[in-house]
Order: sequence, then C-alpha cells, then structure tokens
Amino acid sequence: AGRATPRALTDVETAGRAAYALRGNDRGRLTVAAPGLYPHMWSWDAAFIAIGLARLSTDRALTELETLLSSQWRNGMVPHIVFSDGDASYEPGPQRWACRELSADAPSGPATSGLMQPPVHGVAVRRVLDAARRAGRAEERAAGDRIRALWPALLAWHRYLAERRDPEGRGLLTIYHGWESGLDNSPRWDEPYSAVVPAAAFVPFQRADVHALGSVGGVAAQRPTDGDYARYQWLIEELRRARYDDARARDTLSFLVADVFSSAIFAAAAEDLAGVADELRLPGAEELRGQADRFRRGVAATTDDDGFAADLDLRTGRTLRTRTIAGFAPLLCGGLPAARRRRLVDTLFSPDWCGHPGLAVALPPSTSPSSDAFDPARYWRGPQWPPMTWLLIWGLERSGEPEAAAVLRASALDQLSDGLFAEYYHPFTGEALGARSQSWTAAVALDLIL
Ligand code: 2M8
Repeated sequence: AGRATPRALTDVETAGRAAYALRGNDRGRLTVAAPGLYPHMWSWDAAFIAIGLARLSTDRALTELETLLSSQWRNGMVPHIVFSDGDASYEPGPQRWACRELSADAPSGPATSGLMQPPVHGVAVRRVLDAARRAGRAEERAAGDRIRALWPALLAWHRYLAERRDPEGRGLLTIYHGWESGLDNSPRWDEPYSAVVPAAAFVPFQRADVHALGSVGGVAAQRPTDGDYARYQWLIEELRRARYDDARARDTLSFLVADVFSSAIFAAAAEDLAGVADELRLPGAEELRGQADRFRRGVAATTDDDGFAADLDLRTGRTLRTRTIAGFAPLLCGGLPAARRRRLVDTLFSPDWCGHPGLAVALPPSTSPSSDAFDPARYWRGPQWPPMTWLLIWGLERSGEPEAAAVLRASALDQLSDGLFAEYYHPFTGEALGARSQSWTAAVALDLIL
C-alpha cells in the first residue's frame, strides 16, 4: 500500500517539532495529554511521554513518572487521571469522581480519577534507565537513585494489579470501565457494554470532548456516541456507589471484563522491572518475574490457532472474540510457541490488517477493516493510533521479529512526518483526526527517530 501524501518532513524536522509540541504541553512537573481536549495528566500517556522525553532529558522523564506516582492511591492503584490545577473544562472532573469524599485510599494532593489505565510504567522505567546509561555515568547514577526512590511505589502498583485486579490468579487483569483499557469505545467492549443500563433518573453530563474539538468539521462522527458516554458516566456512578472499593466493585458493577491487552502490557512491564531490579540490586525481582510468567500464560491461554488473543466477559463468562488490535497482545509479552507467533505476525501483515489495500499508510488500524464493527473515523473503532504502533514495534523487537518491527517503524515514520502529532489517523485517507499536538504521539515520534 502506498501513502496518501509523500513524506512532508525529514525525520530530524519531525523530531524537532515533536520536542516543541511536548515543551508546549509541559506544565512544569507534568505534561498534559493534549492542549484543550485533555488538559490533565493521564496515566498511560505519562508513561509514553516519559519514554519520549528520555530521548531529550532523563531528568525530565523521571519527573513525569514521579509526578504520576506521587498521586498513587494508598491501595497501590495509580489513577488514570491526575487533575492539573486551573482547568475545569474536562468532564468528568474532580467533583464528579469525588474520590477523596468516598474512599480513604484516595491520596491527598491533586485530585485524581478513581480508575486505572494499562501499566506501561515499568516499560518507561526500563527505557529511561537505558537512556541514562547512554548519556553517561553521572546521568546513570542520578537515574538509578531516583528509580530506587520510586521503587516502593512501583512494586505497590504491580502488587495492586496482581492481587486486586486478578484475585482468581487467571493471569488476566480485570477492568471496571472501558476507560481502564485505554481503548475506550473499541468493539471489544460492545457486548459487555450492552449490559450497562443507565438508570432513568440519572442525568448525563455535558460532553467536553466534542466541545473542545468543535471547530473541526464532522467531529461527532469521530468520537464515541452519546449513548456510549451515558454508559461511561453511569459506570462512574456505580463505582462511586461501591466507594471505589475493589471487592465491592467486583460484586456490584454491571461491567467487569478481563482485558487481554492490558494484561500483556503488565507481563512485559513486570519483566522489564525485574531486569531493573537485578541491575540496580533492588528487591522484588522474583515477585516481578512471577507476575510476568503468570500474565504471559494468562494471555497465551486466550489465543486461537493463529495466536490471536481474546478478552473475557467476567459477568457472563463469555470469551469476546473481536477483531481489534488487542488481539495482537501476545506480540507484546511473548509466550506463544514459535509457529503460532509466526502466524500471528503473518496475520498482522495480512489484508485484514496492515496489508489491507485501502490503507494510506501500512499500519495496523485499531479495528480490522474486515470486521463489521470497523468505522474508519471513529476513535478506537478503526483509526490508527501511533502509541499502539509503537507498542507493536517494541513488542516485535523484543520477541525476536526485528524485520517485522523495521517494516512497521518505516511506516510509522511516514505517518508521523506530517508533524501534526494527531491523536489518531484515518486509515484510508491518512487524515489527522482528534487532538493535535497530542503528547503521546509526539513522544513516540521522538523515541522512534532519536
Ligand atoms: C482517551 O480517553 C479519555 C478517558 O480516559 C477520554 O476519552 O476522555 C483514550 O484515548 C485514552 O486511551 C487516553 O489515555 C486519553 C488521553 O489521551 O484519551
């Protein structure tokens, strides 16, 4: 497949603009996920941002992780949003979550949401340490000291995930809301969301996303629907009623799913942190390797003959076989026999995915164009998302598929050479969609180029 437009900027120019975009989103100790649309810190965005910033300054990259982890909950959960001061435009905001009012586990300090996001943070720590080593002795020592100081928080986060989000030891993380997957309105969650029925008396809120993007044409067709949003909001109401308590949530929520993609990220992050523990002589390496093994096996156990992974609806016991990018989860964490892994890589490059003849840039769409649920413009239902491309490149590299990784890397650089750092891209037209100067897009550009 060819691309819609020739590469606009050189890699060096793209990297320069990416650094500039991140600088513009820097609020001192945190980087907002995007100007306007997401004026706060998001958990997995922050991890990708740290991965990108590590190429510019390991000092600033570590600050990002320190800020996030300083808002960790007392039970170990790292919240999915840390609200920055002075911008009340995002909905749901701190009052809606009311975490401190409802839960003794919520931290003092800046307000947070009461959900989590995929645990990419261990991967970021690994990458920051590697970057510090490349920068020289002094930087390596400084980074080592700061990672040592973060270590109890990182271990507590991983323990929270392993214990509270997988109490049955399945090797799969339970999520309470599609937002916890990071792939909000992915077709993965259509079936479980059909059981989420907002109470009639419940008054939905004003949507902030459509408003923030209002100047761009056709925005409503590129976002979740109002029906989706009513469910998102209702689940927050259910979580509030459970007082953000894991045991109560498990008993009462109308949405409860085992998320295979987050689980693969968790396995990989645990593996990465175990390596860091060995190198810096920090405690917990064995426990982390145990998490990596258990979740790698958990992910592999969901796969079909081609190695394609599936989620699990814990309310109904049904396996959710949808054709979304999450199916490639084993490429992030490993654990498949070599022949099956090969078939999964072949699937990735088949006409159902990157090999689809209509693609402007040969990168995996968030949902397969061959799926009935595919919608090329709508958020996580079709568009290409650069951080997901990054995860696959990184996963292919570490799972012994360097050629496949190199092919995706070249296409990723083509896409990013528009210098816009869009939130997501239309797979057929190549058009930039959603926010511009989205921090995690700029961050992965930096990491891929520098
Ligand atoms: C999107 O999610 C937020 C809610 O968490 C939203 O739609 O308002 C998702 O793309 C998520 O993965 C991402 O972390 C967040 C900020 O970029 O935006």
